[in-house]
Formats: sequence, structure tokens, C-alpha cells
Amino acid sequence: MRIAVVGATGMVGEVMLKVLAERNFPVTELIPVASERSVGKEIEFKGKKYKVVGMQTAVDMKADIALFSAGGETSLEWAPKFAAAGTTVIDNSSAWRMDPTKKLVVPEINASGLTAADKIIANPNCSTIQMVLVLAPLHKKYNIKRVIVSTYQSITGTGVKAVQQLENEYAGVQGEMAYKYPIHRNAIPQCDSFEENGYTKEEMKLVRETQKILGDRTIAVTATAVRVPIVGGHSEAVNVEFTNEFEVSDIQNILHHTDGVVVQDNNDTYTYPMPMYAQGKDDVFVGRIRRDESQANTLNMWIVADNLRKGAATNTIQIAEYLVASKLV
Ligand code: A2P
Ligand code: 11C
Repeated sequence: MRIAVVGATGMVGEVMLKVLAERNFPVTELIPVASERSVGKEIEFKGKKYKVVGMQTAVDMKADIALFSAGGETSLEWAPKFAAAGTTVIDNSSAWRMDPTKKLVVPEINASGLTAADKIIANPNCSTIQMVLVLAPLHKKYNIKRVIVSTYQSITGTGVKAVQQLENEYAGVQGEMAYKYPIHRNAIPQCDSFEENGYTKEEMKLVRETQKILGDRTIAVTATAVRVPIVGGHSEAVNVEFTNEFEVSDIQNILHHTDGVVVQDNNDTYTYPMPMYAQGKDDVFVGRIRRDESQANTLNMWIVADNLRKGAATNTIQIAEYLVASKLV
């Protein structure tokens, strides 16, 4: 496969290159792509150096698949041009996710709906992916009525500028701010910008994307998304109300057998997921699984994943793997 990585110099792009190499994705030619600022820069992939090319050059190279992580605007403008040149785009931005003509894919849940006609495929938001991977098998068995989620999100979700801000704050150095406030010793109850309804875009992604991926607009979701000074991954406290009765041990058992999910849940040994240990891993970790004793058929869980991996690069590459395995490219 001839693979273009659009945004190869960015935080997610770099992880994409790493994950492509680790998973031994069948890359016959790698095309690293970024803005005009980076054209000619060298990046390394599997011990070889490659020169970054600009967008139009990359379109003209007609790759089989383009993995996009260069922001929503770049994607809105360029994904259709790649698609028109015959390249299948898997886009990690929010640009196409809610477009009814585009599929929003978490491979373990809904890749089977993909066809060769899908030339722009949307990768969900990081905080959504880790939550729905755990919710999907539970929805099948118990039918979810309502989800209340509170997130504790890694600064890596904001990009290089935010990591730099935290490092500057640790070192007591003045520098450019990615956030309106210091993030060191702080928790900022705003991820992404605000919508008219008073929620942030990140919170509304959790609502809308969950309904689209699970294929059920009746699931009620409400979210509070918070940025914390953490690097390794996003954590989520998730409260789920089901229609049907459940046993906690059955929930644990279902999740034990869910692809991509690892249960870390033993109070006796203080075993529960934490971003420090999720960092660099492709799985979604779930623990603190317990009944919500305040309401019938309701469960509490703690879900953690590396937002740059399963939340972004890994999920994108798993979609590409599905396309290759199913001969859709
Ligand atoms: P560049 O490094 O040339 O700016 P991050 O989210 O970590 O900041 O990374 C964003 C990625 O998207 C980078 O690789 C960046 O390239 C790329 N990018 C940003 N704007 C554009 C654009 N207008 N066209 C192409 N790539 C872009
Ligand atoms: C965050 N979820 O951590 C974001 C980053 O819609 O793809 C990715 C934004 C998106 O803030």
C-alpha cells in the first residue's frame, strides 16, 4: 500500500508513523505530508528517511490511503481532493464525523458497514472512542438509556503547544499559552470551544458521536469535559443507566471478552486503570466497575486510554487494516 500521512510532523502524525511501523502495516511507499512550512523536512520511518511533501504534491501522487491528522480546516479543503484522485481518506479531525454521508468508524464496532465507495471515512474523537468501545457490548445486552460522563483529558489532545505550556510552567519559564489559564496544578473545565447551548464542542462530540457509532439516537448522553495536567491519556468516569437488569460479574465477564478492552478491576490489589500506565498502549482499560446504588439498573466505571493511540492513530490504522484485509482499497 502507498500510504500518505497528512500531518506527519504533528503529535498524532508522529504516533501514526510509529503505529504503522509497530503493526507492520504493509507500506510499500510512505508519503509524509504537512504544511508548506515543513516541505523538505526529513522524517524517519523504519530506519529510512523521507522528505515531507506539500498537499498538492501528495494529491498528485495518488496514494492508496491517506491518513489525515492536520486539523478540521485542512481536512475540509483537502480530503475531497485526495478522494477525487482515487485515494481513500481516513480522517482524524472533526470535519466529517457528523456528515450523514460519511461513516464514523470504530473497527471493533462498525467497520463491517464500510464499502469501497467510502472514500472519506471519519475517525471519532478520542474521548468518544474509548467510551463507546466499552459501551457497545453492554448496549447490545442491556440497552443503554442514559450515559453521564465526566472526562479528565490529557494535554496531548490539544497538541504540541499544550505540552510546551506545561513544560514551561514546570520550569517556571514564560512562554506561549495553549490555554487561557495555567494548566500546571489546575483543572480547566473547557475542552475545545463553546457551543450556543453552553456545552463545549468536546462535550457535544461525546453526545452526538456516541449515538452515531452505536446507531441509536435514543441513547441520552450528557458530558462534562475537563483538561488536567496529564500526558499519558484521557480518563473518564462513566455512569450508565440500562433498561435491563444486570449483574456486575456479568458486565466484567462481557468486558473481559471484548476485543481491544482490558479489565483492570481488583480493589484488593488496588488495581484500576491510570493514564500513567495506559500511555503507549493500544488498548482501552476499564475498572472501578460497580453498581450505582442510587438508581436501578445503573453502573459506574472508570475508563482510560492513550488518546494519541486508540483515541487517534491506532484506531485510524485499524480502519486502514480493515480496508486492506477486506480488499476495499
Ligand atoms: P506543520 O508541522 O507543517 O505545521 P499538531 O496538531 O500536533 O499541532 O499537528 C498538526 C499537523 O497538521 C502538523 O503536521 C502540521 O504541519 C499539519 N498542518 C497544519 N496546518 C496545515 C495545512 N494548512 N496544510 C497541511 N498540513 C497542515
Ligand atoms: C482533546 N479530543 O483532547 C480532543 C483532541 O475533535 O479530534 C482531538 C479533537 C478532535 O481535546
